[in-house]
Amino acid sequence: MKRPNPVKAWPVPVFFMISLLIHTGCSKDTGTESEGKNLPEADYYAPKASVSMTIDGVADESIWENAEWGLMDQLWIAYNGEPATPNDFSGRYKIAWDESRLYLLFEITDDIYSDVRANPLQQYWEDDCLEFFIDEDASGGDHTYNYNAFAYHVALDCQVVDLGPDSNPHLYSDHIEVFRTQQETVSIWEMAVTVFTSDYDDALGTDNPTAELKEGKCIGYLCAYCDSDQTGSREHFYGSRFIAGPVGEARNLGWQTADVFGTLLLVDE
Ligand SMILES: [Ca+2]
Ligand SMILES: [Ca+2]
Ligand SMILES: [Ca+2]
Ligand SMILES: [Ca+2]
Repeated sequence: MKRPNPVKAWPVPVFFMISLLIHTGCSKDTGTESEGKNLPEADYYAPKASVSMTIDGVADESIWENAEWGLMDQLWIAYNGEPATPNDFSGRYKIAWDESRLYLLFEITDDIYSDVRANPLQQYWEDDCLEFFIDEDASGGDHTYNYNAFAYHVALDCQVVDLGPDSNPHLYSDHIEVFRTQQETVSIWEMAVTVFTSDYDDALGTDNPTAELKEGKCIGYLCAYCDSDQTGSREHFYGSRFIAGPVGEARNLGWQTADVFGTLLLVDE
């Protein structure tokens, strides 16, 4: 007697629900307890801001006390094969949200801040810059020259760059409001990110429709830093998520595929 295919034998609604969970990336198989809620598993739980945010590089909004630090401690690229010392680079981040935007706070230690190219579109990844990767619907998949996901490079002068569908770099500074402060080797970056969908059209700019931000929404993301000090190139590249393979180009996948992104869950405590 032929055994039924176990997948085909499942009721259609069950199969559909499991498929949905795989695609969204936020698994309900293993949740976490938070404030009495059993939340889907995610790499980061972003709390909701209940008061308006001031993007001034000063983390005095109460939501920044509620949000947890995430680490940017995964080494993706090292020019000399060695990890950076904590003084050379260390970084951490917090994420929050409201119905209008995502909010990010970065605390970066970098011994030498370097921006040797005045043109924001020229080798922008080889000057010091933050990278915030976002896949609004956590679909995963290729995003190299499309808007399935964005790889926002945020320079020291707060200009924002990513590749467009024409395979050329474009300025997207109107997607992210940024304010950066610095005291000695420590910089604080506060940001507000407008979240566009994969339907983004360059011709419409910020008139494009934005994603609906609400409790329970799962977003693909990575936080990363390109550290250039004295060579005029990216000496270290650190990110928020482990990527398999030897240190170097094998781990430099985030700019091409959202399959290596982590998951961010919007929560409302
Ligand atoms: Ca602030
Ligand atoms: Ca450094
Ligand atoms: Ca997507
Ligand atoms: Ca640097």
